[in-house]
Amino acid sequence: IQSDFDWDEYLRLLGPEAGDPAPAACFKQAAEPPSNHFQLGHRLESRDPRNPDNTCIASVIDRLGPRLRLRLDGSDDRNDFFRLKVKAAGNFAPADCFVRPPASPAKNFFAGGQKLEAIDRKNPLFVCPATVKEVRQDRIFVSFDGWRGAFDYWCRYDCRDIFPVGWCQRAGYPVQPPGNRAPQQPQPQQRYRGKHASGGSSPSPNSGTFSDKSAAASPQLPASSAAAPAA
Ligand code: MLY
Repeated sequence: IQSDFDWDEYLRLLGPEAGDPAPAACFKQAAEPPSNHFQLGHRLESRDPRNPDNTCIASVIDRLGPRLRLRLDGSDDRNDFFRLKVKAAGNFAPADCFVRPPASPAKNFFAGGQKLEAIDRKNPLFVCPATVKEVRQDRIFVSFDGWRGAFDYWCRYDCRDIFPVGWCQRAGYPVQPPGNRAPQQPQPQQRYRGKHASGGSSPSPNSGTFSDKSAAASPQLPASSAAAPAA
């Protein structure tokens, strides 16, 4: 997980044709990212992502910014999943760890071309720069900048997997740099190379605080485990 992505730099590189960031009012996200008071080892109740009718006991095994990595008790790391905040308060994590979900926007305010941050549902550890490619009724098509389309998805405008530009960094959660392949990318010589690219320095060290073990395990997550809306 990389943590040196810089939106200002990226938008400057994309130039004036790139869409503007989608306004915060488009999103079902708190104006100010909530602080995360969960501790590692805290237990709580959560819906089983593979079996949404079941509520299970899960433990917090990692945290980064507002997100939790949860493991169902009695399960192994292949079933880990992520939540922004969890719905039901259990007996173990103190009740004040749980945050009320923010209000939904009144309707779909998104417009095509707007920029946003989105969770890669196939690799739910990653939050990435993305573009609204299409808007249809209550849904938007989220397309990941610099990737061929395999990770793109439709979601509702009030989906909790999408965030305003800059939100995740303010929340203490790193945004990944775009891939190198998209048509909306600038010319190859102008590709986004990271904040410190002009200095010619070596890539900055990974500095996320989700452990390496978590990062290694994340590609094994089934897409469905990350698709359920948080909170
Ligand atoms: N190793 C994977 C990771 C892809 C991640 C794409 N996201 C960030 C949009 C791959 O190259 O397929």
